[in-house]
Amino acid sequence: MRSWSAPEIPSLPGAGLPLRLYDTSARGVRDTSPGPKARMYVCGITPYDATHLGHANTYLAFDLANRMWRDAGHEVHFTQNATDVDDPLLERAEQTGVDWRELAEREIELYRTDMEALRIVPPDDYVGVTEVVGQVAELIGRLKDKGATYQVDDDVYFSVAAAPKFGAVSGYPEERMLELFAERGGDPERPGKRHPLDWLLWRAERPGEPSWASPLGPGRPGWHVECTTIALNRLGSGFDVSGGGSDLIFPHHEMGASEGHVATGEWPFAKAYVHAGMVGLDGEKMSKSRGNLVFVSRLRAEHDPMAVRLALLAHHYREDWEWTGDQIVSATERLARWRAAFACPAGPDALPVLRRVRERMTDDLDAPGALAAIDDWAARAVAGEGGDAGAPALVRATADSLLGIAL
Ligand code: 5CA
Ligand code: ZN
Repeated sequence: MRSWSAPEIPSLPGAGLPLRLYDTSARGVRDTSPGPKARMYVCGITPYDATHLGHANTYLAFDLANRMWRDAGHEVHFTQNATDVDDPLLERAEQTGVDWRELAEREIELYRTDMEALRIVPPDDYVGVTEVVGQVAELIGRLKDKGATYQVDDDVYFSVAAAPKFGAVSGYPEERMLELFAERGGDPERPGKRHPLDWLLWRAERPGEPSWASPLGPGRPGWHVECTTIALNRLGSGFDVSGGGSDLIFPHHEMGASEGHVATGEWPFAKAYVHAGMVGLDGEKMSKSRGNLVFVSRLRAEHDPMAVRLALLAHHYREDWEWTGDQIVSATERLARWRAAFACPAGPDALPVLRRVRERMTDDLDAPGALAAIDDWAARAVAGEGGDAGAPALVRATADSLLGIAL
């Protein structure tokens, strides 16, 4: 699928630092240590509604990782899916009387526009599941050959008993897994399953639902295996970061990791599993199913998109937080202060600011710490401190390159 236009990223003097990230599967902050080409897969949207601030917060987190790797001299191979056929999309299409393909296309297009406005570096591969159904069926065939699948009626399931590493990503006890599986699209109670946590790989054709011909019979992919297939085929196993919001830790990334492991015999499927916190509104996680949404498109119609980005950057990416209207006001004020400082004829030495921003950002993406470093410099520049005529341009380039705030 078409991706979106890349923002320009100014290069900065000196060397970037190695990126450290909190890896859910290691339960701690670790060096990412990628090769010359860092490989990252970030789970994309299910396009049945517009991009909300929670999505934006998650995609911003991985955009920051992308930028820090580039600053350290890596190339980045970035892949993302769009879940352009799945139950919630089909249900919404049905309710609103819109063709599901049209609904998906319209929301994906809005998402592209939102991401571009927020200066998110686009994926190199932006892949709709409907483009790769044959590849998904092929991967399920591999799992079948390993004896890891079985059928319930005409549907194909993955047998959790065939996955020796199951549980390694989330570390959750089985009770918690069962709860989350039921909440997040799973079917623990379906009769005929061997284990309640066995998950759907291939959903056989149902009347009125889209389906594709395959050696498994006509049907469509289950959710987790779509991402496993796309990540494996585009990046190869052992890629550096598998990312998404913390609601994907279980079941999505847990089950995907086991699929990758059993299909290839290689472990880990991803070297690090990295998760952004949940953005809420009025005490609840912002979600399309709850409908308590603040849309990026609505916000950026009324505010500078760079203020929207700054409002998100004010929170550490792993934090769970609540959106309130005053946050866009503070971000707009901060933007004005930075603008004034960058327009100063001179300012205090910029190199310590660059160093500090690099330090904060490579330490598990401490964006609030990076903002504080620029705030401090900006206050001093506006107060007339320092006589370095090159400093405003260098701090501006730092904010642009590493934080994606272009002024
Ligand atoms: N298509 C699947 C992933 S394969 C999916 O989860 N789609 S989604 O549209 O529901 O979410 C897209 C991304 O935004 C996911 O990474 C998800 O973890 C993240 N996300 C969803 N809601 C929130 C929220 N309230 N706060 C932060 N991130 C969120
Ligand atoms: Zn995914």
